[in-house]
Parts: sequence; C-alpha cells; structure tokens
Amino acid sequence: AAQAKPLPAAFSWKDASSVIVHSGTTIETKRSAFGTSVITPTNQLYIRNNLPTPDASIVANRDAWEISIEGVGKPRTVTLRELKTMGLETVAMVLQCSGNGRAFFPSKPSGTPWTVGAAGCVVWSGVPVRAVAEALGGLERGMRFLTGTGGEKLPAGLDPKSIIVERSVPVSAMGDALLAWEMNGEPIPLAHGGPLRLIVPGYTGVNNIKYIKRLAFTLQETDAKIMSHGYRISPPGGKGEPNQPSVQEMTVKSWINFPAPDSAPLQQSRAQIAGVAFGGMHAIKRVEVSIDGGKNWKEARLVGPDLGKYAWRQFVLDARLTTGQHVLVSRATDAWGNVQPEQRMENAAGYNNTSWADHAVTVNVG
Ligand code: MSS
Repeated sequence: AAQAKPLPAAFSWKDASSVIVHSGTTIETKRSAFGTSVITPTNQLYIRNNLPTPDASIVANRDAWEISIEGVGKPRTVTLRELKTMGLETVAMVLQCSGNGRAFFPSKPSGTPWTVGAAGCVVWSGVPVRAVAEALGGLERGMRFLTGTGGEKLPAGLDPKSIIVERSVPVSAMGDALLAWEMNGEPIPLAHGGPLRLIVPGYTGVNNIKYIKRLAFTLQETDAKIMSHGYRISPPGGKGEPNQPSVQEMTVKSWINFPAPDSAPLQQSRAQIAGVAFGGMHAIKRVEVSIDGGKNWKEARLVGPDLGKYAWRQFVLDARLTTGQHVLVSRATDAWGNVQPEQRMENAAGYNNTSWADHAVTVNVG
C-alpha cells in the first residue's frame, strides 16, 4: 500500500487518523470517520485550497478584518466588528467540493481524486447578507449577481484575474447567504476561511469564499478565470468555456458510511447500515437502501436531529445479511420529489457526482 502522506504543517491540528492527505492543500475525511452525530467535527473536515493559505496574521485581530461592500446604495468598507452589530443567523449546511466523487469517474479526470470525503455538515453563524445590503442602502438597481472575492495575497507577475478566487452566484442565492465568522461553535479557523467567510447554503464548495475581502452586487458574473473557465460542466474531453453551466446548486445525494467499504468481513449477519443524505437546495424526504446492488429497496429510517434543509440527515437500515458478498447502496429523494440518479453525469472535470451506483459499498459477511 502507498505510504500515507503526513499532514501539512499548516493543518497539523487536523485529526490525522480521520483524514486522507492528498496534497499540501487538499485533505479528505475518511469515509469511516464521518460518525453518526450529524455535525462533522472541524478537525476532521476536508480542506481544499486553490491558492496557498494566507498568513496567520489575518486572524490575529479578527474584529479588525475589513470587507468592501459594493453595488449597494452606500458602498463602503465595513469591519467584522461592525458586521456583528448588523444581524445574526445560524445555519447548518453541507459544505461539499464540486469535485467530491471524482474518483469514481472511470475517465480519471485531472484534479483531486476525492471519493466521499470532500464534504461535511457544518454549523455556521454570521450576519445575513441581506441585512448587510439593507444597512448599506439596499441593492443598486438591476444587480443580478452576488460576487465574492477571496483575501489571498496574489503572487506578483501573474494576471490577477487568472488566479484570484472570485465567484459569482445569482442574486437570488442571497436569501439565505451569510457572512460567517463562526463554525461549529468557534471562530472560523484560518484554514476554513477565517476571519470571515461567505456561506451560500446549497451551493457547492467553491462558491463559499474564504477570508472574503469584497462582496459586490454586480450586473455581470466576474470574468475571473475560476468563474469564466473553471468549474464549468464541460463535455467529456472538452475544456471549460463561459457558455457551459457553472457548478452552483447541489442536487440530491446520499452514501453509506457504515459498514465501511474497507472493513474486514462482518462477523455477524445483523448490521446497522448507516449514512448521510442531503438535497442541496431542498430537504430530504426519504432514503432507500438496497443490499443487492439496487435490485430491491427498503426504506431507511431517518435518525437524529433535523437541522434544516441545507444540512444532511443521517439514515439507518436495520438489516440481516446472509453469508457472502453484498453490494450496499442508498438512494435519496428530496422534498420536491427529485430522486438521486443511478448514473453520474459525465463531464470533463468530474464534477457533481451524485450517482448512487458509484457510491456503492461492497461487504463480505462470514
Ligand atoms: N475561497 C478562497 N478564498 N480560496 C479558495 O481556495 N476554495 C474553494 C472554497 N472557497 C477556496 C475558497 C473550494 S473549491 C472549496 S471546495 C471550499 O472552499 C473548501 O472549503 P474548506 O473549508 O473545506 O477548505 Mo471545491 O468546489
């Protein structure tokens, strides 16, 4: 077996036994580490950085962090200290990288080969974006996008637009969006975007801008490359182009975490088959589990607290497994009746994999 990579120094506080280190800027949660208590502990949550993490000095005096708010009646720079006076909201949300599940694409797209662990369920607290807009005179007329800019220092000598982390989402996403300073009960660690992060519930990871330094209501999408050509759903073998769909709203997905795919043969026939399910923009209505690779299905029981439509639900099926091999799969349905598909949608970069077949777990009993 390949030697496990050690944790990068900047993320040495992560729980090494719960994660897979892909590179100095990409760390995934082990499937067996998700647990069944809904929230993903911060020291087990995945990390994906497109650029090197900013210097830790930016979290030395969090309240002094400044963000420029544009595209409103009275645009200006606001400190985190002042944002904390404008409103407060808390949301539980699945944070999931657009490329989660990429490892299951037979085409082996370039990019981190995430299986299921570039995702977690996190509780965020901050000020609603709409409260900030209101406090600054409301949106300027005709603004169609909410554009967030990451606070990384950009390397000199390169066209900033070619590397800056700047993304636009439709202004309609503002409804539940937050400028957040807290996650899972503590100030957001630098690695996850502290001192201040844009949280767009239901949207894939890349739209949740870390160390945000500018929030602009804009007429057009940003022309930063990460928006115009990156994170596009391109045909297999193709390249990202601005006319292709961008990764934005997540759709219904689930997977089984217990028994783990790499577990030793089960000694007993009785098993609690458990996993997570989320709808992206909609609540989970139902999860079905199959122990024969999708031929026959049984409805699983949703367990644990319901933390709202943007969180994931835990599910469990009390099953008897006969001696031999079983292919365990789960299939979720959201409150709008959308059913998790059997097949992935093929695309060049391996985004948005929600296929239930790809997420199967094979176990042996006896
Ligand atoms: N932000 C910034 N500023 N930078 C970077 O790099 N990345 C992305 C997001 N945001 C970034 C940002 C991505 S891409 C993701 S996933 C996320 O983030 C992650 O998170 P964490 O906290 O986990 O690390 Mo894919 O779609």
